[in-house]
Formats: sequence, structure tokens, C-alpha cells
Amino acid sequence: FAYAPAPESPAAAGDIATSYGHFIGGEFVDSSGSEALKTVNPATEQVLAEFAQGTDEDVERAVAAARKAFADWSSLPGSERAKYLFRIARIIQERSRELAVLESMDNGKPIRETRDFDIPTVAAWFFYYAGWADKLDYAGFGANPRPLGVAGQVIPWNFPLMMLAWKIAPALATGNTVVLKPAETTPLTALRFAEICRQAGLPKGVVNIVTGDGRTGAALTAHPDVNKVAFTGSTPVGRAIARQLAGSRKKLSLELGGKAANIVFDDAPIDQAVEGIVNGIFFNQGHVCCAGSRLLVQESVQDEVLDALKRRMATLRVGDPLDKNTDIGAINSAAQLARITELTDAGEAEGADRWSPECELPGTGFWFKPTLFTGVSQAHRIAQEEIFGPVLSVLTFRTPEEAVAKANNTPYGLSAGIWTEKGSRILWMANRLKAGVVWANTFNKFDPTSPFGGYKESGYGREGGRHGLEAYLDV
Ligand code: TXE
Repeated sequence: FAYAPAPESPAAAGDIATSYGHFIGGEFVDSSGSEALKTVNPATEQVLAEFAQGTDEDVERAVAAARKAFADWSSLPGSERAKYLFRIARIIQERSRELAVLESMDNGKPIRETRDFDIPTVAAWFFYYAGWADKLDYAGFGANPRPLGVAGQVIPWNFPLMMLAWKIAPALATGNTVVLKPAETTPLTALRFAEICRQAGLPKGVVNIVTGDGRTGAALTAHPDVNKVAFTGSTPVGRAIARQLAGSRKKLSLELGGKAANIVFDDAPIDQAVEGIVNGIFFNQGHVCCAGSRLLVQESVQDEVLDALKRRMATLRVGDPLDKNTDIGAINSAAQLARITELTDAGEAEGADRWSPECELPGTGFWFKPTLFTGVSQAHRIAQEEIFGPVLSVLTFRTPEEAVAKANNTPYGLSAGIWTEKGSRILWMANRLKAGVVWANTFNKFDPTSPFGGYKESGYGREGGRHGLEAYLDV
């Protein structure tokens, strides 16, 4: 019989306040302004909470708190900083169910993913960088590499707590202090993380959270007393930040969009490749910068792969993110749904063939059916632009050379996937793909020991691994 576990209870998310201020200098404080934003559950369109639109003055206070904390924090022995990071990691593990439910409610992603991927990855990042805190002399950057100072960090909504961990863990391990601005549609887990910092006894001001939209983000990245800017988000905003910082002495790392090719050769085990294609584009509703959003399939197996893929897509369950059976949750916002709709309409208008399995979508909330486009040409917008939704564009190739040329033919270069039995071909391809990450016979694998980041318009700098330390050190 089918095992159908009950949906996760929203009550498991813990107490959600009706309104939130910022977290500055170790305290939850009101904004200096009166403007408030709302965060909604994208699966129900219900307002979860109001939160402050951070003002220039709020940013000023947060940066001042981080500056004040910097002297003591940066002069602590690494082994002492490590203790705090280990403590944070363990609290995240202890509170993982609460964080998973809260993240699914604020973001719309399936509980299976927040429970099995997001939150464990968050803990893993803190454990990993805790381990580096007392070993920086051995990181290969020379003896006694120094922290930069105050890091201003701006993150997106697709992996809210995970992006926070990718930014905060290496910054603290290396002795920097932080002001972080979460995305305006997903502030709740960052504010809950502030509670965890208090629970861990983290010294006041080492981590500060200021909420708000892009105006708050711009005030933070422009602040003269910020020494390091780390941004993950869209390429246009990344470009604007790079322009804003030109001529300043701030160190900048950018993790921007992608249009990854998932390349399937005729010798690949088809069932396994189909699982990889599905994971590549439907994981997290396709709200993934490294999503395998272009399938490049070798012509000789095109029919076989597409038939198997359609059969598999027909089994995907779209719906309640808190239902443990759900494969595809809600689109994060009405604005993102509109963006996906605009690009898929363009795909049809430009002549590509659109297909989706039969599937019923809930009446309220933001949803998009898993969608496949065939007959796609390289010049089509759906082959060039990041859709950031559950939409796959299919192209074909005959030779490995053609696969490389097509895979590299976008402005982006974040990731790629290869499916083949031939090890020599994996290496040959990997050396020619312009992508920061190349997965072979798997996709969307993340590990704190591995550096992650882009080529070309996908940005620069690396997060994760030893390389991830460099972004926060004077080397
Ligand atoms: O991104 P923004 P949006 C892509 C994806 C998506 C598109 C738009 O294609 O459809 O971007 O998403 C803050 N100075 N990605 O509009 O605006 C903003 O408040 C400083 C890919 O959500 O880039 C939020 O915290 N900060 C991506 C963060 O930047 C500013 C993940 C990201 O928002 C700012 C997200 C400014 N001038 C979207 N303007 C990825 N690489 O994974 C906005 N922000």
C-alpha cells in the first residue's frame, strides 16, 4: 500500500511574530523608519509577518555595531571563534525541523528539500568553516592572513538560510563581522537565525541582520565603512553593485545567474540520466542559479530520452510544500511567476514546442506546471536567458565538440552536467566547458569542501572550500 505521511504542521515552525524589526548589536530593535513590508506564504498567499524596510539610518547603526564588534572578534584566537561556530551548527541541527518548516512556509519549497537538503547543508557549512577558524595559517595564504573588517552581505530568496550560511560561516571563521540583508520575500529564517546567534552566546554585533528590499541592499553595499561586499542575486543587480563599488577599496564577490547545460550522451544509462535531468531542473521549482535548464541530448537517443523524461515528469507531484510527498512546491512570488510566464510565452512565440504533463494546480498561491520545450534553437530567449522556474529547454547535438560549443553559448558560466559512461570524455568535456562546476553522472551536488562560483556573467569569487576563505581575507 502507498505510504502517505501526514503533512508537516505549520505550528512546527515555532512562533512567528506579527511584525519584526532588525537584529543589531545583539538586540531585536525597531527600524528608525515607519515603512513595513509583508512576507507571504506563496502556497497560500497568506501574510506570514510584517518586517521593517531598513533605512539608511538602520544600515548605519548595523555597520557601526559590526565595526565595534570587529576589534574583539578578530583578535579572538581562532579556536575560540570555532567554538561559537560549532555551537551555532549544533543548534541548527537541534532546531532543524522548526527551521525546515519555517523555510518551506516563507519560500514555498517542499519540506522534503528543506528537511533533507537545505537545513542539513546549512549545518554542514557551519561545521566545515568552524574547522578552518584555527587553521588559517595552513590555508595556503601565507602566515597569519588577516580578516577584512565588516562584511556587507546581500542574499536572494531561493535558498534563504543556505545562502546566509554560505556567507556568514566563512566570514566569521576568518574573523570578520557581518551585516546581512536577506531577500524581501524570505526574511523569516534569517531573523530566526538571529535568535540562534543569541542562543549560542555569540558576542553582540558580530552578526547583524537588516531587512528590506533593494534600497536597503544598496545602502549596505555603498556604506563607506563596509570592507567586503558579498552578493548573490541577479546579474543586472550584480553589475550595478560592481559599478557602485568601482574605485572603492571594497573586496567584492558576486554569484549571479546561470543557464546550465545538462549534456546527455548516447552511452549514458538513460534512467539514471532522466533522474538527473529531473533533479537538475525541477529541484526547488527551478529557482536554482546552477539549474540544468538546458538539456543537450545526443541526437541518436533524443526520442528515447524525451519519452522517458515525459513519463517521469508525469509522476511529479505539484502542491502543498508542507506535504512530505510533494516534489514541486510553490513559485516564490507573484513577480517571479510573472517572469517565468513572460519567458515561456516568448518560447512559444519564437516557435518552440511546449509540453507539460496533466496536473492540477491549487486554486490559490503561485504555481507553475513542470514544462518542457522542444524544437528550441540556440538564439531563442528560452535558450539564453535564466528562467528560474520549472522549465526545461531541449537542444540536440551530434558530436562532443558540438555539445561543448552549444553548452558554452550563453552569457553565463556557472555549472554544467555530463552523462556518459566514458571517463575520458568526462575529462575532455570538463576541460572545455566554461563553467565553475561540472558534475558528471550527477547534478546539484553541494558540499562545503567544494568551491562554487562562476565564469563570465555568472560572477566571480568562490564560496565553499578553502577558496571560500579567500573572499574574506587579506592574502
Ligand atoms: O533578484 P535581485 P530578484 C535571478 C533570477 C530571477 C531574477 C530576479 O533569474 O528571476 O534574478 O530576481 C537585493 N543593491 N536570480 O529580483 O533583485 C534584493 O533585495 C543591493 C538569480 O529577486 O538580484 C535581494 O536581497 N542589493 C539568483 C537580492 O538583491 C539589491 C538568485 C537579490 O535580488 C539591489 C535570485 C541593489 N541595487 C535571483 N537590488 C542566483 N544567482 O541564484 C536588489 N537587491
